[in-house]
Amino acid sequence: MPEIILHQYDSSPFAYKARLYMGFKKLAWRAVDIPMVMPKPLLMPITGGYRKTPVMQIGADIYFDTSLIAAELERRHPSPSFYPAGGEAMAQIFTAWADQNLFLPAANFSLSLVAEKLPAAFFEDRAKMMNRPVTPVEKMKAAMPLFKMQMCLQLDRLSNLLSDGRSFLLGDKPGLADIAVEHPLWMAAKNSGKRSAAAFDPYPLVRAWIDRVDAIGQGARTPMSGEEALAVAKAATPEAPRASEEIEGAPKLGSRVSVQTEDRAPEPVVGEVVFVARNEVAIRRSAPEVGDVVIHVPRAGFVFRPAA
Ligand SMILES: N[C@@H](CCC(=O)N[C@@H](CS)C(=O)NCC(=O)O)C(=O)O
Repeated sequence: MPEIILHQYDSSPFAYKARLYMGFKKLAWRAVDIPMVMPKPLLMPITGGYRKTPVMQIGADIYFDTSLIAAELERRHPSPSFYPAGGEAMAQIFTAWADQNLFLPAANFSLSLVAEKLPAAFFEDRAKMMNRPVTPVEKMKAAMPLFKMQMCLQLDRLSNLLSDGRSFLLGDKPGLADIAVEHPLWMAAKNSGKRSAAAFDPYPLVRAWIDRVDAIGQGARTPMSGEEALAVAKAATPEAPRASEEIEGAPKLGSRVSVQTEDRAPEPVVGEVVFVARNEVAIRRSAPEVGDVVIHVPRAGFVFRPAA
């Protein structure tokens, strides 16, 4: 089987989430370090326009979004399962809560602690990506107590859940729910450290759980250059698509579609639909740098439109 390649950068919490997947499944993988901001010239031929972090590549098959990356790893490497005691639906509910309620306060809090150390290009890039004005560093720093309070409202909930003595969110064994909820807090816990801003001090149960999740580790990582990843895609043939499911409202097999994230409007990715399932649509596209590739996209969180 071709190697698992993660296009990622180390400070990204969503990339950290995918690295924990590798640790959980005890996998060897290759890390291609990509820039934190646009342009990402060696990633664009792989994704066809999608810029978010991380992206998983296996040969000429490309996977967007940590939700689909988890599903694909579970399919290819079922043991140990991300869903101890069958908690797949619970893991998805925890993931949605973490992404929608926890990620932004925790990310804002983390950034407010180190804003003066980040390059102006970072804030300019994110403002452009989110289609809003650039946040001045002083404003970001002044808002730290507000971000902290917003994050702590969610930490209260986690602390309540852990107060019955359980080691992990769904019981005695770790699973995807833990990884999905911990990744926004990893950066916050790291950045707050022992400063007076240490937001986690009132939450010893959460702090200890964060350490247990971090102990899952990040698998066996070796670096790969972006150029090598392009060559891997070019030399490989995408896997033959599995049998599709009939799903009302999903894009039609064989049609051309453009794909964009629901929340923002980066360049759409255009290709021909080759696979449709409950949680995934796959499209084939080609580019001179990579030849034919199949892009796997989760249905949730993405918009599919007919394309010429
Ligand atoms: N829903 C996506 C979210 C990924 C995401 O927002 N990642 C951040 C980095 S933590 C990002 O893409 N930032 C912009 C960039 O890296 O260019 C996922 O689960 O993979």
